[in-house]
Amino acid sequence: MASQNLQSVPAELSPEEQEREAAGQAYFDRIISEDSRIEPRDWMPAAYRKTLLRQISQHAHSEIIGMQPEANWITRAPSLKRKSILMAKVQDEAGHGLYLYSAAETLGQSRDQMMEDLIAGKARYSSIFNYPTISWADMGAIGWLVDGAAICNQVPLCRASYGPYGRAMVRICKEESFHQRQGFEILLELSNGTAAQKQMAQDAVNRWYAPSLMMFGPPDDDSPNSKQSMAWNIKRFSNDELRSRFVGMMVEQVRVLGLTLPDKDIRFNEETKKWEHGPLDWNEFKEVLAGRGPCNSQRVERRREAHENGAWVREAAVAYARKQAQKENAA
Ligand code: BYC
Repeated sequence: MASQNLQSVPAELSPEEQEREAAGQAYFDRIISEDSRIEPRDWMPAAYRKTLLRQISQHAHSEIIGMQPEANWITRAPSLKRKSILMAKVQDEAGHGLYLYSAAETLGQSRDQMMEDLIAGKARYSSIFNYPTISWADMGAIGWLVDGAAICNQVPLCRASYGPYGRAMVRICKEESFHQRQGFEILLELSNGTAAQKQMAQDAVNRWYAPSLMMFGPPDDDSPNSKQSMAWNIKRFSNDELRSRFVGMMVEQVRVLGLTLPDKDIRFNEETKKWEHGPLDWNEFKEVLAGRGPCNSQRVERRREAHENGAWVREAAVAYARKQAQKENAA
């Protein structure tokens, strides 16, 4: 579907520039209508570039900030096996952030700028990472619910119309499914353990359930970006559609865990063929997005510290690259 018509070409351009813009727009519209891919050097509307940068940079920041709640438990993992699994998972999240920052850079934004915005508290990242991790069972709940929600949201993004984003998503989704299984397995083991362990698992599920449903974004009626992002084949499904699918998946899996979801209103609507859930506290969501969630300031502060402590690594890498370039020039 054409998103911007030819009338949107600014009139102050020279006739040649106008012609180039019109040809670019026609190419873009064809690619989108054929459900094909836009690549970094292709012409694209400024608003398409802007929305991709908005979503991809937020997504990258989510991966990087998302390392903190779990990294918090690496030293307290209950066994060497659990510690090494958790370390590998947290490292995977760092890798996801790097693929996504690279994808965002292809749109013309520098990584330094994105990082500056993040540590200045100006950039968004997923609301979910502003909640605290207070027990080992939270590692299970994050893997099962948070990575589960991430997969549900990200599998359709593998078909996003912007090539570098869609391709990054393919690898990320593969790793996320492993993450989800490890979370499920932590909860299963706790659920089959002592009564206190089972209670710990249930408590973690109770706390992470609603925030994980909010990961999908505001309800469709309150989602200003969805319509255009779907017209551009960036998003394939609406926030509510994906949330409903996720609830349907979790309802089945929670039975295998021997636990319950803290929502008595979950039901399958035979008419709409969709899963429905109880009301969510959208005021809480807005508070978290406004920077007033339980851990917002701590998360940004930790990131700022890590960035500053890592300055010597960046300086060393730049010095090394400069030396290598000098050697190559001299050869
Ligand atoms: N949190 O019009 P809407 C992971 C914002 S990390 C914060 O529906 P859109 C993991 C939204 O940005 C993977 N903000 O927007 C890592 C917009 O604000 P702006 C995380 C949210 O873009 C470590 C406004 O609300 N996944 O898995 O059409 C350990 C209106 O929303 C949220 C991603 O990042 C939220 N939950 O749709 C473990 C997915 N929801 O930008 C696991 C990529 C909405 O206008 N992103 N907002 O200021 C997306 O798929 C879409 O951007 C969203 C929102 C579905 C989130």
